[in-house]
Amino acid sequence: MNPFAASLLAVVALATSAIATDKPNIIIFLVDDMGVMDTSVPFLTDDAGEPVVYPLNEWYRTPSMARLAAQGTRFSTFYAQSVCSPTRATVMTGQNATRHGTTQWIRPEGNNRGKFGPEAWNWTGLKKGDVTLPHVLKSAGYRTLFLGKAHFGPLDSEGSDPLNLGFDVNIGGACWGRPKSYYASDHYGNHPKYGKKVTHNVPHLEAYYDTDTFLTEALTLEANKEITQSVEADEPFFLLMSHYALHSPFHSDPRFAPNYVDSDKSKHAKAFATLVEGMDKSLGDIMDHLDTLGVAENTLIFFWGDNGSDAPLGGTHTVASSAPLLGKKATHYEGGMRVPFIAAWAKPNASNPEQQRLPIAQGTIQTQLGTIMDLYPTILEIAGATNPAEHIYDGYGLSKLLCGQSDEAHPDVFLMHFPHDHRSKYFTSYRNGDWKLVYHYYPKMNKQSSHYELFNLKDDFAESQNIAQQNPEKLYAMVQAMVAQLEAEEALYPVDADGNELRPILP
Ligand SMILES: [Ca+2]
Repeated sequence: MNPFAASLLAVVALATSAIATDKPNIIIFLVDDMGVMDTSVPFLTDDAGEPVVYPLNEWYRTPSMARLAAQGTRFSTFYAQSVCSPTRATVMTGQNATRHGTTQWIRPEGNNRGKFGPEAWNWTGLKKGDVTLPHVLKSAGYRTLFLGKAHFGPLDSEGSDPLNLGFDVNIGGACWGRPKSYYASDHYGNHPKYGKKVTHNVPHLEAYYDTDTFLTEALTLEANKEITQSVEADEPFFLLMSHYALHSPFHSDPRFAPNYVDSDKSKHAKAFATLVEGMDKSLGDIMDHLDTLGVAENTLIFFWGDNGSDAPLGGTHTVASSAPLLGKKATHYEGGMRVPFIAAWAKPNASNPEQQRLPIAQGTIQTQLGTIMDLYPTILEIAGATNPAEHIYDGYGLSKLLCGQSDEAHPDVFLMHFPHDHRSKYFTSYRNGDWKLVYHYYPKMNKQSSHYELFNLKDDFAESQNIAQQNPEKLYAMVQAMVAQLEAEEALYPVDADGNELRPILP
């Protein structure tokens, strides 16, 4: 090698190592179907911003989440979409569901529009070439790792494979929104006993077949291997640790079942609690592994759930699964869209230069609201990555809120648009400050139908009193603001039996 080339190589090596040390590792720990109450960590607060422990917090066991929460900041009010695919596309793009157009969960086998859903909704999900968080981070020098449930596109689509969407590694991700089985004895849904037309089979985990390794554990072991590989290669990594847990089927995790035998709750409720505890162990195992490898101080963890709780604990539109909140996954109430969110360094150290750039407050609760759209700009900023100029996103950076401050530039607004039929049908919910509007679209009106529900969440967080009639001016202003945001985000609307768009009507 000539001397010039050698010195050039040395410069490149120096530059590469400088980049590596400037970039923190980033983990999104995304738990499927985990609502804000599915944990022993209290997220809801009283009027003074102090955490309140409710009975569900006493039922679940999540010590690793408590450890993470003690090291960082959690939000009392963090919003996701009410079902899987809309949130997952938002994680990847930073766009609200109205804008990316995947407003309903993707049915792998075909269009899940429903009878009156918009024709043009994006049922095929993400595509090759879309601007995604892993693509952008990869451009900024990250190794990008995907583990677990993907559900970014239907069967045989480009989006069904995370490798087409900017990830260097995919273990476990496919078009399926749930596993057929959490058990290694069932080969996680790949066992020959299921026949030829197998669905919901989790790929890539052959090494664990016929062991006693629960799906959550297998994914954790694989994640830790990939983390090791990145650290050994001295590459910063972005890991989307996307657990299939806590989604149904509610298969009991035998490691934790003894903790719940004495309860009089249902078999499914107990199994759900074991899924929660297995997920929590995964978080702790990954934190421990980062510490063992000596990279915990340089690793940022964002923990959150992808939609409201699906805990099998009672009626869908009652105060049960998410008590004291009303409703659960796929409803228009708070229980459908409030999720746990914690941000923390995996090992806090005030003298670490990367942590000095984002000194996340420890053991605190942020009561200003945040949304899943906010992760995209927040992560880009800390990673030193640049959003492509043509890409519109809808979130606002969370840095000030994570550091324990209030942020007047961050709007107290969340728009969730669901022009489809699920547990709740054809609605838009719009949170603005203390107020929440729910607008209902009716393909067929009847005498009892009302378009409007209005709640003041400060006075009534359980949404027990619809006060639309008593507050006509506030109702009008809220509908007007909701319509403006729907239009700005190019929303598609449900249709009536003749195919006419059902746009919101001002009161
Ligand atoms: Ca989900």
